[in-house]
Amino acid sequence: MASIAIPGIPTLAFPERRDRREDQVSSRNGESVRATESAMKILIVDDSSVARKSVEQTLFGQPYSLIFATTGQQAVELFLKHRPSLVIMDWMMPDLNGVEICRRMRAISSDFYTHIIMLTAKTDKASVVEGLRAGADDYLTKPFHEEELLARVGVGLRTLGLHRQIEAKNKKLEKLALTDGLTGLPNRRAIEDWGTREVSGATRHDYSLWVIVADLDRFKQVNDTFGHNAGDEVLKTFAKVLKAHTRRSDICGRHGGEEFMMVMTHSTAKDVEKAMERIRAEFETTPLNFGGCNILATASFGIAGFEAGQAKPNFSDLVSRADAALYSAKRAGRNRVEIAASTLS
Ligand code: GH3
Ligand code: MG
Ligand code: MG
Repeated sequence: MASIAIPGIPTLAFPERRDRREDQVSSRNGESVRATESAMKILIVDDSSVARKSVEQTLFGQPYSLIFATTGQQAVELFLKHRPSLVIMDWMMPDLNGVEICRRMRAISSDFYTHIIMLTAKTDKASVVEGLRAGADDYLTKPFHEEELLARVGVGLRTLGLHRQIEAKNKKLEKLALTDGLTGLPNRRAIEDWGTREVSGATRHDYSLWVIVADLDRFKQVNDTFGHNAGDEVLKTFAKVLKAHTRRSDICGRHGGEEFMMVMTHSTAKDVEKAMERIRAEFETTPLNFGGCNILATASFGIAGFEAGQAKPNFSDLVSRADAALYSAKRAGRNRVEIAASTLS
């Protein structure tokens, strides 16, 4: 066993470093990381190498990746870079104090939560209150009790686990709120959000953008003849065809009922027309076998948009124009692609 002495603190004893499994160690600009890839990251902030070591020794053998910072500035940088699950932080540092570091960490971590434990020689209640108010989750005084630190790290990680679960559930709910249940495509809200953002992008950076509205032809007859379930399968088939022909950078979704919508960028009117013509032809010739019957359906398409260099109407104007083009396609006999007249001028 090796022992180290910290002024004013009872002697700490811990196993020799060479007893330990060698962790990956990297060192750059004073930053040192003892890390295994998937382990929870803990950032240890202390200007005293002895204090850093005593925390390291306490956490030795635990499944955590340890990152060390020796100044406040470095702590904030490493926090941003590694997004640790937990921070164990000294209060008195040469540049920034713990309260200031805590505030900065909280200010930059709006999209992830980190449990912060203040570990300091300051024992007065006013300091405890100040530290917790600045954003620390827990407060321990030096000299610390090794088992207590471990237990408090455990509490922190337990709380964090709950945070992560809630975050994951929220993400799932967000995704569900933007997805059409039947086809799995983005729903109306998702396309409108995407389309509105893309129109802003196209206006700022001057690229082309197209809105396409597609509507299944005489779909009521499909339902009436083959039943609603068969109708649902036809909708899914159309969704698959659309998806197969949509580039990763574009979006296609279900706008509602038997109406779908696409937003395409960086294409010419001619190319968009050709792409829609391909989708139309493929859907027309893709039979759906349902209950022994082959169902063939068709769709009509309306396109509106702008080329680079042209005036940029807002998204809802484009949708109205694409709708008008769709109704021209319906009037002209269905199973057709029509492009809004204003687009061609
Ligand atoms: P048009 O060519 O003019 O578009 O004729 P249409 O029959 O397709 O249009 P209409 O608006 O008269 O009928 C749309 C039908 O789509 C009626 C509605 O029951 C059906 N529909 C809407 N949503 C769904 C759905 O989720 N599943 C099924 N099976 N049918 C749906
Ligand atoms: Mg229809
Ligand atoms: Mg309709």
